[in-house]
Amino acid sequence: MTSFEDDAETPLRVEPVFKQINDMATNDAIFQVDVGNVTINGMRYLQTNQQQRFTTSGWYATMGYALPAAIGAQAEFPDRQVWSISGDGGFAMVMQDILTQVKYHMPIINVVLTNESLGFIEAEQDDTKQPHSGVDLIDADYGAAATALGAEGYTVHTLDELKDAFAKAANRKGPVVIDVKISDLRPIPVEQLVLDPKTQDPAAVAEFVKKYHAESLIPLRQLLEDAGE
Ligand SMILES: Cc1ncc(C[n+]2csc(CCOP(=O)(O)OP(=O)(O)O)c2C)c(N)n1
Ligand SMILES: [Mg+2]
Repeated sequence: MTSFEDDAETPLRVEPVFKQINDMATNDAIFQVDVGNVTINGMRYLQTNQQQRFTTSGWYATMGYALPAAIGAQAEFPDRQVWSISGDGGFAMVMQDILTQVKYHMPIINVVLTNESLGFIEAEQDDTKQPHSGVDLIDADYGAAATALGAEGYTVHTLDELKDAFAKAANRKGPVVIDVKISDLRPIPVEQLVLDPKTQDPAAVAEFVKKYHAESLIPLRQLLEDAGE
């Protein structure tokens, strides 16, 4: 297992990115989260409280949702801290609207999680035993692109750079874009977990547990049996 605290590790895992977001989030922050693996990670790792708000495009699953949703939230709640958190695919679809954030001096914090992949679809192709097709994305310097559009842009590869960019974003006057180069590690699936050697192939269970460091997860059957069902 890779360490979360290795300052030189690159590409970064996604967990330290959400730690930075949680550490910086204000008590009534609004998180607008895009569609993809980023949704799974947002659901798992954002530690939201009752005053904060979290939205995503849950029903239609519209990629490119987070950035315009953040604009809407910041327009409606100018005094609240607003985040747009998206994957590189979703961000690339709507990034021209950074111009809108610049035009209206909106201090939105846009986090781009660049894994050079349409990660969620790559995982679907794995699950359905298809070869990867059309899911690889080329890398781009989204921090520099944001700077060119008039925002404050950062592109980070390491934990040190990540902490530095977040510290600078705290003093922002207008929109900030933090492009974080992350690994393309798949989040633990949200579909069927392969955890139960009684009902699933024990070798597959062992492989799944190892891959996702899932040693502490209890199979649903076990939970129900323990509860006396
Ligand atoms: C407008 C639109 N097009 C396509 C899809 C299908 N789709 C769902 S997730 C996804 C990939 C998302 O990639 P990225 O934004 O890079 O996020 P990641 O999964 O890598 O975190 C795609 C293509 C969609 N939901 N919405
Ligand atoms: Mg991606």
